Amino acid sequence: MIFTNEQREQFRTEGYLAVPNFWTPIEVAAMQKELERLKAEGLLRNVATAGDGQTASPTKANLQLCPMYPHSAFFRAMPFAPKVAEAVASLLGDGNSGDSVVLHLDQVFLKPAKHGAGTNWHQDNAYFQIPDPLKGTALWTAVHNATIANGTLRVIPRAFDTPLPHERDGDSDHHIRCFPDESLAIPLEIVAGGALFFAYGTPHATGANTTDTERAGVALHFIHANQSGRARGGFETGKRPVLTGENATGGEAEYGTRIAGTWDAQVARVLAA
Ligand SMILES: O=C(O)CCC(=O)C(=O)O
Repeated sequence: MIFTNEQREQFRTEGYLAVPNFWTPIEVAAMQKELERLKAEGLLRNVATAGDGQTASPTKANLQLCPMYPHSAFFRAMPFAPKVAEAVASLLGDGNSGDSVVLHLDQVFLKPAKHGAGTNWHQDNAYFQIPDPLKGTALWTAVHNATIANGTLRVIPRAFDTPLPHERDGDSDHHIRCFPDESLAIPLEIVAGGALFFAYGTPHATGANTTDTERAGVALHFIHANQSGRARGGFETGKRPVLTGENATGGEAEYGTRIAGTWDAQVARVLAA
C-alpha cells in the first residue's frame, strides 16, 4: 500500500495516520486465532503492577508478548506482507525505490475483558532514541474493534518533535512513562483490521478495557535503515529484518529461511488448523 501525498503529509505533520481496513477480515480472523493459541500456551505475560512497578497487580491485566516472532511463524511473516513493506517505506522513505526499512520490534498487547489495564503515556523514542523521530513508526493493528469504551489508542498530534521526560511506570513491571497535556489527546477508534501508524516521537497511551470482550493490538515497529546506527532495543543491529532496499533478502539473511511470500500461506495454515 503506497500512500497518497495527503496521507504522507498527515503522518509527517500530525505524527500519525489511521488506515481503516488495512487487513482483510480473513487476515484478522487468523490473527485472532493465532493469539488464542499463544494465550492458551501461556506465552502472554501480565506486565501490570500494583502501582509500585514490581508487585503483580491482583486486579488488572495488561498481557504482553514481546517479541512474538520466535513463537509464531504466522506473526514472523506478518511484517513481510507486501502491503506492510510498501506502507512503511512510503511513510519513512524519501520516495526512492532504494529506501531501506527494517523491522525493529514486534509485540502484542492484550487487554482481557473487564479488567484489562491500559498502557500509560510514552513516546517510543524514549526507548529507541533514533535521531529523527519521524523516521520510525509503529504499525498498531486493531485485532478487535478498538473503541473508547475498551481503551483504544490515544495520541497527541503534532507533538513528535518534542521529547518529554520519562520515568519508570509504576503500573508496569518494565515500562517507562511521561505526562503530556492530556487535554490535547485524541482517541483513535478503529474497527478490527484497521491500522494506526504513529511516529516514534508521538506521545500515545491506551486505556483500561472494562467491556465484556477482550481487545488486542499487535504493534510492529519499523525504522528507516539510515537510523539504525543509534537505534536501541528490539532486534540487534545487523539482525533486524530488512524489508526493502538493496539489502532485503526476504528474511533469508536474518532467519536463515525465506519469509517473504509466505504471508497468505500462513493465514491459510492458521485458519485451517
Ligand atoms: O496497545 C497498547 O496497549 C500499547 C501499544 C504501545 O504503546 C506501543 O505499541 O508502543
